[in-house]
Amino acid sequence: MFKDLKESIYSGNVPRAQELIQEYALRRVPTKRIIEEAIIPSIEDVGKKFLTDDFFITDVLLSARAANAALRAIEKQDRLDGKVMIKGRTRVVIGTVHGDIHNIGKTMLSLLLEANNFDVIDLGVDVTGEKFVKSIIKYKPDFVMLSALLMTTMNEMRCVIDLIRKQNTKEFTKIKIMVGGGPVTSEFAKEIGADGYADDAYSALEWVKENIELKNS
Ligand code: B12
Repeated sequence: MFKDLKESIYSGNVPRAQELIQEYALRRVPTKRIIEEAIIPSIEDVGKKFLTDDFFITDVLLSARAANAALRAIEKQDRLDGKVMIKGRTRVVIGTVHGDIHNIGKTMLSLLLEANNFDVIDLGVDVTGEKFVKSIIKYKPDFVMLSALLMTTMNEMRCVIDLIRKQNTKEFTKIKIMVGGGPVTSEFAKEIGADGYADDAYSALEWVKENIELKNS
């Protein structure tokens, strides 16, 4: 049923992608289905087309822009419908680490957390360790989430975690840090001292919920 949306992502057609999200909202198509059955598979296909030389990097960029536009339109629509409660009790700071500009998976996770009443501060992409630390001081989050899609930027997660753990004040010691993104594994997460890891946004949400329950019990 999502043929049109997939086409709009492949061709990088931002207005069409946004229009389709509005149409789905009118038909009450669940957000989860749009993301899981259209947006993620389209971006995966784009990745395959890039590997087989059917897509150039500019095509990938245009598709990523349309996928992001669709995600933003979903966010806007959810807010209009009043589905998103802006201030949740649990606060999350999230960002893609320094050197990495991939944002689709991270944005999906942000939206999913927001849709589940978390208070999310999305720092964007190419976020330095210092910026994470400043944001922790400013927003006092319960969870910090780091995303990386490149083998080369995975190690930046280790640096960010070391920097956070080096701060000795109370707001830093109680924080739980979760990592994720394409090349990240649970072994790597343990090795760099992260508290949690998940390989998709829905498992990440489950992990956060479990860890809030543990904290409150
Ligand atoms: C789109 C894309 C781009 C776009 C990004 C646009 C954007 N706004 O995001 C552009 C064109 C800019 C790009 C650039 C590059 N890319 Co690129 N890109 C991709 C592509 C095709 C899709 C990534 C994506 O969005 N996937 C969909 C999302 C939904 O998946 P995801 O990010 O993995 O997120 C899910 C989970 O991982 C998890 N998750 C994500 N973050 C987090 C965080 C936490 C805390 C948790 C718990 C979970 C979690 O939840 C998400 C949802 O379930 C992949 C190939 C692929 N099939 O993955 C290559 C890929 C990631 N890119 C790659 C490369 C090499 C590059 C470049 C270096 C290319 C170049 N030579 O310039 C540059 C790097 C630029 C930079 N400095 O970051 C490689 C990485 C190889 C590696 N492992 O190191 C890949 C794998 C392609 C390949 N097979 O070679 N890329």
